[in-house]
Amino acid sequence: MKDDALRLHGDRFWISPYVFSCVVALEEKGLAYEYVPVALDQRAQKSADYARRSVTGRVPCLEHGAFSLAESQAIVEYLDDAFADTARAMPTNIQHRARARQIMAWIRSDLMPIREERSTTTMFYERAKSPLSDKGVEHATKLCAVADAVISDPGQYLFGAFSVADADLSFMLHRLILNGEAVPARVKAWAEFVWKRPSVQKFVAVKRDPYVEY
Ligand SMILES: N[C@@H](CCC(=O)N[C@@H](CS)C(=O)NCC(=O)O)C(=O)O
Repeated sequence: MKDDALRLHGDRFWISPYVFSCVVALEEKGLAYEYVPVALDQRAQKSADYARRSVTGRVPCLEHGAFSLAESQAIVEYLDDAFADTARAMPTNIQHRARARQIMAWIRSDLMPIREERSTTTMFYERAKSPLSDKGVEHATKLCAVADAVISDPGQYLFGAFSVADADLSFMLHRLILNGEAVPARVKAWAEFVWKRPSVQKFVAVKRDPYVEY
């Protein structure tokens, strides 16, 4: 491999929200990279080679020459640091960047009922068959309230220029939108505005292999 080549190891069905963030960052930055599909359904992430490379044995994992790094948020921020002369994946303003990190960390650590009941397979393969549970509704309401609080205009990104925080929040809202759940009009309009971004569509519209349950 060329010394400074970029390779993103991501799930082979393109359903990981964490891989999504990294694809968006790479696309926004206009960096050439190879997507290396990892067969999680065949436990390929457990191979000795992948475990050594990623340290934690999860996707995504970015290879940059001899260096490799897992954890989506670490990858996004590494790309901004390592390729400082390309478009930013995170906001440049310190307080905006801090708020973007808050939103991204919250999306990664809360809202479990939505992640379980409206898994990403229901976004890209078969839609959910059962209604949200009470807990699911409670968390959907919380998600929409937080989104409403941070969106200033449904036709504008959260921090002026687009950032991966926009993509991540829109992705979480699309678990509801694509499954026909009620989302306030203003929040839905914003999420759909972000969804059109070419870097987001690069992941959303990819041609996927038939899904195999794992
Ligand atoms: N906090 C991690 C989460 C990564 C993660 O949960 N990846 C899942 C796929 S969505 C995975 O690798 N699962 C396989 C495993 O843990 O063995 C990140 O942000 O990258």
